[in-house]
Amino acid sequence: MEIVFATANPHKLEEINEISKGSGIKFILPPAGFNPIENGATFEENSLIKAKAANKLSGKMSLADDSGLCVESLNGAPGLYSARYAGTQAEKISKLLEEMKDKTNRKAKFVCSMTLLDESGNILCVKTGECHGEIAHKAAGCGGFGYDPIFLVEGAGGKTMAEMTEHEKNEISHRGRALRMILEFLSKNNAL
Ligand code: ITT
Repeated sequence: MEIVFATANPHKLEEINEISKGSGIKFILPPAGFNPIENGATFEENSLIKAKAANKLSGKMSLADDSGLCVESLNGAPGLYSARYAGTQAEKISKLLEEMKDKTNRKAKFVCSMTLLDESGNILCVKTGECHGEIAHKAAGCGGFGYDPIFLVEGAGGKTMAEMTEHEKNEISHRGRALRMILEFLSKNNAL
């Protein structure tokens, strides 16, 4: 079974196909022209906007992921704006480390909201997964993507998300948690 995955981020697609391995689902990119305006007020709203855009273009069952990094002492920033926080990913990381320079509370979490639509664009399921941790003082590791090199995963013995194997990250990540709930929904509803 194929489901359109409403993203322009190849790292996300790679992760969700890995997480769902063995489920019988293959997630594919949306057709050309996928360029939704992410102007929702929450991760859930943005995931609905993206899922609708992919469904409209493809006429197929569509799943979207809107995610980000929320830092407690920055009042939840970069949050919804994680992808637009600065220019390159290296610049985003430098900006965040600079803003965190004098902070003692370094608690943070990754959040991922997913919305699944049927072929006609009706909402089937909305799920949110979180992964808790802290912002490191410096970047470490080269796995994953985005802010992974500066996110110390709670209970991982000081490892950043970028120092984990693909499998380790998918077991505990916000995306892994949200997607497993979506897969459970599909399985319970005999859609698989
Ligand atoms: P699409 O909107 O096309 O899916 P995007 O990368 O712009 O791709 P978002 O709007 O959901 O996606 O922004 C999410 C940003 O949050 C992403 O660009 C990263 O900077 C960060 N992020 C999300 N998940 C992450 C993860 O697993 N590891 C590290 N950073 C992550």
